[in-house]
Amino acid sequence: MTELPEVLFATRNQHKVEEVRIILKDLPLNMLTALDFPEIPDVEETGETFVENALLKARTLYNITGKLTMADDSGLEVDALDGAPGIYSARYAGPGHRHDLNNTKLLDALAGVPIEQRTAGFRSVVAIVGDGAEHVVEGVIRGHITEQLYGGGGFGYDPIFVPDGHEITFAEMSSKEKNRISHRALAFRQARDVLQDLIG
Ligand code: ITT
Repeated sequence: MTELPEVLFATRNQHKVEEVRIILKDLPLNMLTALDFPEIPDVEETGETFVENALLKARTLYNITGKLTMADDSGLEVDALDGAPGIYSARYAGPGHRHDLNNTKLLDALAGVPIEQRTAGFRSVVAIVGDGAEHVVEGVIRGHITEQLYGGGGFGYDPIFVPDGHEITFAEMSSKEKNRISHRALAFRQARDVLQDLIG
């Protein structure tokens, strides 16, 4: 039996792992994650853009493991807040990465802002780094921020984001529906083509 090629997803975010396993399910590969390498410390996200941070995470784990590595840097960009929380989405309400506190802080920041000015986008930038290869792809989905939390699915800002063309938040959708339209799905569908070329 031939062994499947290995690809390392440089994340410890279990929600991202679950989503990406589904998006890449048709690729014949063995996906490892940073959770399989507990001895490797978290990569400090010192970049100033999603692209810089995605490359930083992918390059660091590739340099340590030598395995073809992909990383997702993602976040929510709210127009009325000049693109915040953006690259700081995970740590918007502090270093604890508490999704509940992040959502409360964002709803407070938008208090009194009318619905038509609550527009926002979710962005996912995926970097793929291997032997002599570096690729970056991106997915964006536009929508708006609700005035309160709706739904218990997903993670992060999902309970307050309604994608354009829909009337429910990501957290109210099935994971199948979110995975069909999300920023991460848009980015990783392009990543799938890159990976297919790289692993043959
Ligand atoms: P890794 O760096 O280990 O991948 P992380 O959660 O710290 O995990 P990021 O630095 O890319 O990842 O921060 C992404 C944050 O953006 C995430 O914690 C959420 O707050 C938000 N976010 C990104 N994608 C999201 C999604 O699909 N649904 C809800 N929130 C999302």
